[in-house]
Amino acid sequence: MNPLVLVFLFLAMNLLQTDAYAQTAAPTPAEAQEFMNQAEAQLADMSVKVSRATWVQENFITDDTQALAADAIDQLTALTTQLVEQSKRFEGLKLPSDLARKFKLLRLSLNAPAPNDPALRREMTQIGVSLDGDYGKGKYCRKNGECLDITAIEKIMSTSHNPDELKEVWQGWHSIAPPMRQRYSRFVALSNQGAREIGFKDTGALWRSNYDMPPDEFSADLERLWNQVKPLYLALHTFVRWKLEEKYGPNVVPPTGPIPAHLLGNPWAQQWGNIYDLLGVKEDKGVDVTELLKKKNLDAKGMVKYGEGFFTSMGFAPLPQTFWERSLFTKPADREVVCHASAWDLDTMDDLRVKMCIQVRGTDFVTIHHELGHNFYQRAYKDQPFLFKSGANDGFHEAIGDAIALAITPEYLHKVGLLENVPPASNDIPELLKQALDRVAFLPFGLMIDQWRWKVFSGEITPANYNQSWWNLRLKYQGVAPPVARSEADFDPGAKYHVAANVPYTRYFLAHILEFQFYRALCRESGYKGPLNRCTFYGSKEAGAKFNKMLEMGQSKPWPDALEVLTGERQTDGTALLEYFAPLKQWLDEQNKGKKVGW
Ligand code: X8Z
Ligand code: ZN
Repeated sequence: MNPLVLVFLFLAMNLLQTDAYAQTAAPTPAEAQEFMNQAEAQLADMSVKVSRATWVQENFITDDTQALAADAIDQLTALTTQLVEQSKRFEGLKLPSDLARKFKLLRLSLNAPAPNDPALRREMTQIGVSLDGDYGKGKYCRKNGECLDITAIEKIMSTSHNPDELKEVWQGWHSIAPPMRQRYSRFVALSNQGAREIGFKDTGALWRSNYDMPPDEFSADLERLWNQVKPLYLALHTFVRWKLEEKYGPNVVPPTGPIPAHLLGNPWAQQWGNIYDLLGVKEDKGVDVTELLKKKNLDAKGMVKYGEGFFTSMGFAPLPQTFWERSLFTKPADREVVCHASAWDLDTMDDLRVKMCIQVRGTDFVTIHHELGHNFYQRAYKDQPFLFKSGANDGFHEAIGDAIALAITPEYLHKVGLLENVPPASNDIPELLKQALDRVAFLPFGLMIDQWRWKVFSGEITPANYNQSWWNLRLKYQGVAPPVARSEADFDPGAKYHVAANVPYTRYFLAHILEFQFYRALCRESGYKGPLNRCTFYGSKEAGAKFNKMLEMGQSKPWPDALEVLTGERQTDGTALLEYFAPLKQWLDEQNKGKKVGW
């Protein structure tokens, strides 16, 4: 016999044997472990490539960088899809809990699951990248030819008190989104197909499955949390509507209706801190952080140094030198970038960076602490295996820096030399009101975005009523209304970064509850005893050590375990937030006497 034929026969028999073996032999836990080891190694490698490609794309938006980023995302999506498919072989096998958790997380790891068909997958990733790029490049050009990007729009909306100008700019920003509409609906259809192929009802159901409890239980939990904090939101809404009516008149602000969305100091009416000065609250001597930063002549980097200083005071190691060399701190003049702030961990180890177009103002000071919270979390869990390198849940990741930012009290500002005199306790109400305008006003916004998206993914909301249903939810949860008539020619959801970029949003609602739980626990750990709103744990190594215990766990255990390590509690719970704002709630209720609550 021809030796070549012999070789062929031998190979064929061998193949037949392995094939038969694969079909009949039950897989063992050892094989599952081996599979997972390889999967994690491949995913780690590929995800670093995606990080590098998207870092460049978001720092330098061009057709080429978009194509390169889409390529990388496409490969990671393909790899993940393939691994999920292969992992089905181990379904039903009794595995050690860590390993079983990794299989579960693998299946949940894509925010945008894609169809197995390479052409469809590619179409989806390209749409995804193009929407992100469109948002980053978004501009509104005024009649005089001046073009405003989101940084300029935010600046006007936070400082102008001219309702006509606010309306013009609000409308202008929302005009960036209609071109996204068709691509968005195609993206939804393709991602849903991908979700179904890996066993979920739709992409929204996949997102809701990421919380260590059945997805329906998670939805119910959100409802419980919202009901806990809703009376406080309503009190704030009532007060703000009344003061805005005094400022702009009842023709602009209906005394018993929803607040027009262009008057709240922010393009999305999501945080209202910028209109504090319109509320006519008397202060003994208020703290204006923007003013303090300017007085110190701080630049963007200088502000970030203060943020780092808070973490190091608690015992965390300083950020690596490369953080300062590779981050983007200010908006470059000569190229298109995604200015929406983000924190990065390029090599999943030490290559930490932020990307932000920092302006010297109080809200950016808070955002800096928010972003650094991501970076310090990333570094704390860097020694976990790849699939555990993440927040206990995504709400935890968003809440770390916010909990630190809550501790930017007047006393803290004084300690670090930014503020000369700490105001007396009589100033607590104005300070609490400032905090509430950002953190309480945000709650219904944080909730409604995914209430909309979950329904979009499930098909309950269709492209024919994208915009109307968006405003129905804005009205229901936030009590705000558009300043001009809207129609289905508009696509107002697309004017919000996280919709255009397909980033789940419920995480921020959770974070706005969790951050107070973290804050309360850190205050206790530092030995603080007074009223919650005056606590800072700056310099407390005890608080830092306890915080780190939770952070270094990453996503290795169900989130209630992580929460328990820091707080002793196993439930997300609004009582810490309510305790913090209790003096303000009492004050608002007195002010609001006789006023209609709600809309
Ligand atoms: O997107 C962010 C961060 C980056 S993770 C700046 N935030 C949400 C938003 O801006 O819409 C923080 C608060 C809510
Ligand atoms: Zn964040």
